[in-house]
Amino acid sequence: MKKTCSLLGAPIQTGASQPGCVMGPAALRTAGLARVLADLDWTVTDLGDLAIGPQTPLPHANPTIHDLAETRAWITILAQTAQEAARTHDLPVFMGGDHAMAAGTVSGIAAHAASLNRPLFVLWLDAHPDLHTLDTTTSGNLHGTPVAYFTAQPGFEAYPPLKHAVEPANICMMGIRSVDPAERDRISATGIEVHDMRALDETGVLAPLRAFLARVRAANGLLHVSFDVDFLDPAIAPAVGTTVPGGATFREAHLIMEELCDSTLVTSLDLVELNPFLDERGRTAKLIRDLTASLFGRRVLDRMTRSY
Ligand code: HAR
Ligand code: MN
Ligand code: MN
Ligand code: MN
Repeated sequence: MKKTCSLLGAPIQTGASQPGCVMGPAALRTAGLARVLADLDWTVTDLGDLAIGPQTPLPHANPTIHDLAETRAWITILAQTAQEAARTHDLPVFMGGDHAMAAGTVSGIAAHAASLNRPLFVLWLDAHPDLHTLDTTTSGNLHGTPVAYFTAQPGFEAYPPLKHAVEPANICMMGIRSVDPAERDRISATGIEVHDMRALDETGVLAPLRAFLARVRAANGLLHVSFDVDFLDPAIAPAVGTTVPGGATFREAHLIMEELCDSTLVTSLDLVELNPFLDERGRTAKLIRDLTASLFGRRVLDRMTRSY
């Protein structure tokens, strides 16, 4: 039996400061993501794009916050749809859209994991930890909040009630290189495992990734990968609103995806923050397509894979 994956577009951009992520799903389709995965012998179903209706503004005590009602509506519909997609497909792919969408996808997948009585693990590939609460964000850009939300930090009364939280101990972050003071405090308070770029320079990506995957396997966990385009170095991935120098290289990123593929542990994937308005002749969209292909089994040569 072929394995099944679904593609779901989430053209949300209300969590970001500049427009353009609304075109992310269209750019990934234009780059041929569905065909590439089908050629790797997956059964691919494109579920189309989600949409929200008009919203009544939702005020908040933190005046920097913008588009709270729209972002909240996206989180609600994404949580429901992600849970359903995980129930019906081996590997649902959520095409963003800005990273605020992970508040919805990860909380929906957490509900799915709870229904199976299995723990959910999250691999967070990003320049940023996205650990703000609604009270600590100073930019008001809600794509900086999803991890604080789905780990059940206080200060999210204005978001949909969280039914199933992710354990901070089940999260591994890689690529981090831009952290605000409140986020730094929250990293120490929660104990989330963070491999910043300095650490990856020292250890490489493989050793910490294999250690994390061993924990997922030992716990019989589900594994959600949340891939923010700004994880990559802006020299190879310019199509993102929040570029930070010193990101992951082409080979570091592919090696992570190849190792994730070999592990067979990944059960859901976000592709977020692609802003095609900032791209150069589609190169970032094509890179994200190819990295996804590595996760779905593309390889140059047949080779022995690790035995676990
Ligand atoms: N920490 C900063 C803020 O809250 C930047 C957040 C940027 N987030 C993303 N996703 N681009 O990782 O504004
Ligand atoms: Mn992010
Ligand atoms: Mn980021
Ligand atoms: Mn509050």
